[in-house]
Amino acid sequence: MEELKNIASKFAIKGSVVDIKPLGSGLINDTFFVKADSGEDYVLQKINTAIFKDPELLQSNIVAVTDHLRKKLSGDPEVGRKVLKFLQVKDGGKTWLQDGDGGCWRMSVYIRDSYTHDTVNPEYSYYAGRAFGEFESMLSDLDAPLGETIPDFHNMELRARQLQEAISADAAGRLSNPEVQALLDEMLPLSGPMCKAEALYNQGLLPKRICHCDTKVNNILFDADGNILCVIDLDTVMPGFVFSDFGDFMRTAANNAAEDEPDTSKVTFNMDIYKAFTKGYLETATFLTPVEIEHLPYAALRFAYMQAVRFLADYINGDTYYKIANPEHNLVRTKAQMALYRSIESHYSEMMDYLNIK
Ligand code: GN1
Ligand code: MG
Repeated sequence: MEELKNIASKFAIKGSVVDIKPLGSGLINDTFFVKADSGEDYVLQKINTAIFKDPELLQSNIVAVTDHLRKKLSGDPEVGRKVLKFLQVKDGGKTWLQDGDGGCWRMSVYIRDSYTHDTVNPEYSYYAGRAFGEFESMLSDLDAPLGETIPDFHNMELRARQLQEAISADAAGRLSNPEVQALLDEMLPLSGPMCKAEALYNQGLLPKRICHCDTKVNNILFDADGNILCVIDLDTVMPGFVFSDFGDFMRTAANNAAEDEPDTSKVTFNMDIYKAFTKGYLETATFLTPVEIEHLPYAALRFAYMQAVRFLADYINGDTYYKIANPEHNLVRTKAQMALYRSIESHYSEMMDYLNIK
């Protein structure tokens, strides 16, 4: 606590720190809520530099994105709650600092009366669809080129290769587990079809746009009435396919169970959430090409599958990437994501029909 206070007070906060406690449920960075005696609260984050290896690039992307969004929303009286504001360190213009042990930290203003949710109803989902369409629209004329904070982050070909590498190394001796074998039997043959976005891109049929690339539902701040305030967790905002934002929202919000539900019979795809989000998204993402629109159901499949591949590779590697709560956590997560994949598949033609009506 003293150490955290010490780090927080190196940023240009108003007043002094009175309390710090853990915040949120992210799987990558460590996040804290910071209370100051000035009445303004803050979010302090330790950046996971094993994953985000270049904090300078990371923060310069985030500052470019948030400055751009702030300009776009300049007439809006709520702009302070709709765009994250990162603080500079007191002795320089940077928005991050390194502690004595090499740990990297950043700090942003806490948005008052905001809520995150792990589940949403169709009404909130419709607002979320509109918000992501607007988010992508607003970023479409960002001049500053954004770097890839994690190169090839949502490249399915790479994720498939990483799974193959994990299998070849078998670093944790987990391949002999029959549950792992059963998952691999199901998953490996799907890798070709799930790389369709890369194939379309290579043929010049699919554009890359600036996307959020981590639109899990708990990365959105809502107000008390379910309106979207803003999108948080901007580490992965970079050029990608719109399938990333659509697909990851479906993967998390349209799953009737948690991402790591052990009882896979509870894992089913929620068509009402799909319809509501799609309606909102198509209303604001007016830039979408027909190829992008007709592949939105594929995007939902792709992200359940890609996440299963990432969780399984991490399990086989011995849990080196995601935070885990128990030794089988990544295996349980993989099974839940594949159950979701199957459920999405069973709704696939209904999902396509809904697009045709639009
Ligand atoms: C990670 O940071 P968090 O928990 O919002 C991950 C996402 C995964 C997600 C799975 C940088 O997101 O890509 O989809 O976990 N972020 C990174 O829950 O790998
Ligand atoms: Mg998060």
